[in-house]
Amino acid sequence: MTGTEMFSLIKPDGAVKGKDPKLAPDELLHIYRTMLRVRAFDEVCMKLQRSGRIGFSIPNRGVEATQVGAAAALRKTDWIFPSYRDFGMALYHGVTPTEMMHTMYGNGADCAKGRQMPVHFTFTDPIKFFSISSPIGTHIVQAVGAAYAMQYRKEKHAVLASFGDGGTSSLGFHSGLNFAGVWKSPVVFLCQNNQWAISCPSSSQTASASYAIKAQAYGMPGVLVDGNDVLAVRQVTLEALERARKGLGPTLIEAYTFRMGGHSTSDDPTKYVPKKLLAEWEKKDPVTRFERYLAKKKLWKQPLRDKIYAECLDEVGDAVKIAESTPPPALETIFSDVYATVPTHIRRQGQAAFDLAARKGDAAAGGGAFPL
Ligand SMILES: Cc1ncc(C[n+]2csc(CCOP(=O)(O)OP(=O)(O)O)c2C)c(N)n1
Ligand SMILES: [Mg+2]
Repeated sequence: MTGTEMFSLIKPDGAVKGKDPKLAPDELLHIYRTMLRVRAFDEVCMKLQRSGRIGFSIPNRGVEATQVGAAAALRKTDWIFPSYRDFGMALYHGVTPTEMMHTMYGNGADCAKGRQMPVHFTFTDPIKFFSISSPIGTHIVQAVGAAYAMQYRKEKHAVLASFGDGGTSSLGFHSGLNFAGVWKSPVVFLCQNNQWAISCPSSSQTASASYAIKAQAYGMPGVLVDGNDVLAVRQVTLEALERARKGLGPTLIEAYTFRMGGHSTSDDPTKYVPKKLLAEWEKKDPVTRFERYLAKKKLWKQPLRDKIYAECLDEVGDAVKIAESTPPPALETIFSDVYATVPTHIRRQGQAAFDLAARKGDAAAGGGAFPL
């Protein structure tokens, strides 16, 4: 492939173009439910942030097909090095909205013990979902390192490294793709081209004909896929993972899509996304597109959407109640998980902090004064 022709499977009316992957109804409905779960989680988190109950969130509307399609191609033994918008990949593989909500609140049950920003999930079970990195592109080299380790250990697993169009301007993108190409590491690079890096449009990001075409410089195939077509994304990711597992090396996939919201809750996309363009992409909604496909298979009618979405909202609502009633991490945890053997000076520092906290109480008890 040249990296400039776009691959798709589901036509806008839901008919199939080319070969239908013929997934079992259970699998199709799991993909569908996961897309709606992403939407429900996103909707609730946006409201929680706007009402001041959590500090930050990352809108996900419009990009559900890319993340769920890619996740559907992965095995549980593979590793995901996600971008900050990829929580649908974790949901697809069985992470629960409650586990995720703990991270949104940074409470004591959060995997990262409140040390990460909201949305910066990390899970080891049921899938290896590496901690999301805020610094753009840094996880691309980490992903290549993990893939190289799999090669070294002769494991037949693979790694998915996912990043945005903005990630292609990072140093991590160049060094990661370069080394993966040289070493033929089992890694699939997924560039989610939603056309903006915060407010920076692709026209200011690159002079290349596409993002996928950049693969040529690193000696790997570049594949451009319709990112709003969940089955097409699944298909190209599956093929790239097979290549990786066979020892044939990495692939760069560009999924062309559009985020229907801001970059984050700190961003206002109305300042830079033309209204007309937004309206155009509303019509290309990836959930609706998949519903049309399911309807042609007699698996979908509107009441099914209403039922599943209501269930997803309930599930997320319950997750909020649980997360809000879970206490924050214990103060002692700020010094744990870093050293195998805690150095003496850190231990002393920790002890001094705990003693002070025991004498003065926490910030709330001290009327807002920072106790340490
Ligand atoms: C090294 C680094 N530089 C700058 C930033 C600030 N920043 C956060 S997200 C982002 C844009 C990344 O592009 P992309 O993934 O396409 O953005 P999105 O589509 O999510 O808006 C930037 C520049 C950062 N997090 N890290
Ligand atoms: Mg982007």
